[in-house]
Amino acid sequence: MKNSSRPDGDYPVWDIDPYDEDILREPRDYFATLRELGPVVWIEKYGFWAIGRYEQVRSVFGDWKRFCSSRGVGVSDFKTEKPWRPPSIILEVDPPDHSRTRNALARAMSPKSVLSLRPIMEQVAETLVDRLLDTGSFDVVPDLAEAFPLKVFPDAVGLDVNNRHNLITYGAMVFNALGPDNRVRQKALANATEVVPWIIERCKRENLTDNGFGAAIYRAADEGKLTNDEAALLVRSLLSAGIDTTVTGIGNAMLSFAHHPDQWELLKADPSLAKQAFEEVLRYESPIHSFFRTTTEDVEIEGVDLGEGRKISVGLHSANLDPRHWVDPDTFDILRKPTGHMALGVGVHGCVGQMIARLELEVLLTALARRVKTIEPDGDHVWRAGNSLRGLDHLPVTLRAA
Ligand code: OVM
Repeated sequence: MKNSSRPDGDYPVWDIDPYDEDILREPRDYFATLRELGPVVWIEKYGFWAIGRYEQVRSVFGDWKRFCSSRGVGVSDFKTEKPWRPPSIILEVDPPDHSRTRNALARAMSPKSVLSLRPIMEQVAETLVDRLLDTGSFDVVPDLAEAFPLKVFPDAVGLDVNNRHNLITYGAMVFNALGPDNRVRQKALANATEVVPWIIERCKRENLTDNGFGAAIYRAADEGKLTNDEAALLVRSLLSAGIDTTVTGIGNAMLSFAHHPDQWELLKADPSLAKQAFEEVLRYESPIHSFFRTTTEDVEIEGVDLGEGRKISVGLHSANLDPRHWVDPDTFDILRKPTGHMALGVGVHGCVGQMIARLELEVLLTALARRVKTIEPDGDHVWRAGNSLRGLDHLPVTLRAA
């Protein structure tokens, strides 16, 4: 790794591996110490900066000029290292190039087209929850967290496919590739030869239905706003970011409620709280623990000179747990209304699919709240070590019908 020698100055230097698999599985203590050490900390093992306090996380994400995405949003610097795939033309790019692709994708996923998905999502959610109540005991991760997005999201994009689990595998590749060259990354990328060609095929116009988000993206190409190659890459972005994130969000929501039955009682008593309850899940068990930015000039944070071309690990989950910003951050409280949480990012790169993600979770939590009396853990849950995502491998539960 180039440019990883320590810059001059007075700042905390921390000899820790944030990608230790135990820390990836449960990063709360790591993040608490990171926030305590200072507003910006040098991680010696990898030669990058790390920030974990709300204020700095928010301001770095709000300043794309000085903290860019075009050199990659992971550990690797695209300026000096070759990316594992052609970079995303929306995630891994800065304005002004970013603005055109972002606008095209935002228009393809307009509020109107997103909201039109509600009836079908409700139907899928109700059928799925009824089936799970018949089963009684099951593993939330495959049977609910994966099952629901794998049904509704590919349909919404316009994918007409059987091997839907490949989408989970590809998401794991994309998100784990953002980490260092550790075992987690290597295991995920070992699936590339099989899954990448399949994904590329799915992104072609002729393999998409004519009524989904995919077709809407290709219509922007027909209007001259994108090339056909760009349209294919934006469909790839939907398939990269649209599944594992919501899978993780559902799993983390179920874990939160399984461990906080008082909060489940509140939601059951008033299922219209589902929307704000999911915001609290996003804050309390954020699906993405961190993304990187790269400094484009000599920048300073709280008196520390970071230097140009330096990687910064931005702790999104950490910001959401920062006691400098939140009252009782370690309390899961669905009545809190955690406006300004960082789970979906902020600024020009703020999650473009957030309306769909929120709709999926609102619909699913509403269906559960109307039907499920209790969510009981049925054995130990298992966290998955992820280089960017914080999600579960297993969450065995027993549901009882209301
Ligand atoms: C993309 C992409 C990939 C991963 C995450 C993401 C959270 C976007 O390929 O554009 O946003």
